[in-house]
Amino acid sequence: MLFSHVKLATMTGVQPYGLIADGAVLVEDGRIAWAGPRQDAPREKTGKAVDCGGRLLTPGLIDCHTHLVYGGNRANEFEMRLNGAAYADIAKAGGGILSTVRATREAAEDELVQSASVRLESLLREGVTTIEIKSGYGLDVETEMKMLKVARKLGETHFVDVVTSYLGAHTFPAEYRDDHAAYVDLVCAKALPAIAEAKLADAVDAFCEGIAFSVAETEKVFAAAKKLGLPIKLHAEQLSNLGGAKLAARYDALSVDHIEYLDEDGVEAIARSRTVAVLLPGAFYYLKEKQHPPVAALRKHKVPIAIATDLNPGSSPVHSLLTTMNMACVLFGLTPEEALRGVTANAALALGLKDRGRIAPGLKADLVLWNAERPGDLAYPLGLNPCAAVIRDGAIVRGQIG
Ligand code: DI6
Ligand code: FE
Repeated sequence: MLFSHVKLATMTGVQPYGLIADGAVLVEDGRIAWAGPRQDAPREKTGKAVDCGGRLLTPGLIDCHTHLVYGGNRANEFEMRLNGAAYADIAKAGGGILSTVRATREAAEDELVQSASVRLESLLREGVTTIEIKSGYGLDVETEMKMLKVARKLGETHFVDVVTSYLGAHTFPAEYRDDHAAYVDLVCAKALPAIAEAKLADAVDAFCEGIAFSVAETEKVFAAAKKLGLPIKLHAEQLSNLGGAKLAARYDALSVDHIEYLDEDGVEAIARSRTVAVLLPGAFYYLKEKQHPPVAALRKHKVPIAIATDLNPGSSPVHSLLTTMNMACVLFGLTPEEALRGVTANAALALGLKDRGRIAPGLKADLVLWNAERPGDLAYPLGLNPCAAVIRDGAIVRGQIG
């Protein structure tokens, strides 16, 4: 199949967006066989050409950081915060992450599939073709495995590739409130090996923060992950600068996420590894944070920047990657080009996926056709969904082209 007469944002090369004004993409066996200017399209294939009417074609979008699977709902806490309660006080009173832990432990696997499917559908409508989903609302071995199974199941029942991360080190469960060392031990010696054995996690994540895991505790989790051959990621420098990102860089992390409080020293550390900086403007917005991530330093040191929804019931109930792109531009000063790169090429890097995120020969044919003329149109509006069609592994799985 030749997708012809498209404005191509290939996200390759040095041109902004890797733009090809009048392009075509040849897809064979689910892969991109050729992409380039329309007049150079391989002649023998043009018989099966689909005219896309000059519209924009981009790589499938990748949401590289979500907590999509969880039980219950925290709308009550949103309301409490707007009535003056602080996020930390709600957490101390047994709310916050721990209230979602209770609800997730109680929920049956099918219920979790059901509620997560609705949220997933919101993302897919806007052209998401790959999503990362974390555990971290079970904390005990059984519920963490249940969450990861639900995540895997979503990948089997929807037109999306699901990548999973085990986030046992999200917070300390109530039953280990007074024995943090024992919980870290459970994560490293019991949960991680069981999850690795069942092949339920593609990576291991942790929340390194004053209110969560210390740098020393985080390092124990990383060491255990490394022993099992699993790559790592880290929620780092969200509310303070503990040096978590530096530790993550030493372990050659796939990504460090949030990083509002990261300083230039920390940026230099991650610039020396393959680590991607993942910005999460949804959490910044909902928590009304003031500290901006070090975008200028990231650019200066050429650290790849990705952006993601951080979809979760507490700090980022954001179900739109397009909205997140807009927030990254308006709140963090990213350019629309950086925003699109952040949900395509760089989001793929943040997940360690080399086969997607750009339009180039040999890569997976995950593509989105937009009712838009320019790639800059994607980050510009709020609440408009210009997605016309989604192509996954070379097949149209949503919308239509004609
Ligand atoms: N950082 C966050 O912003 C979320 N998790 C994390 O490690 C918060 C999750 C929640 O409030 O449920
Ligand atoms: Fe998160």
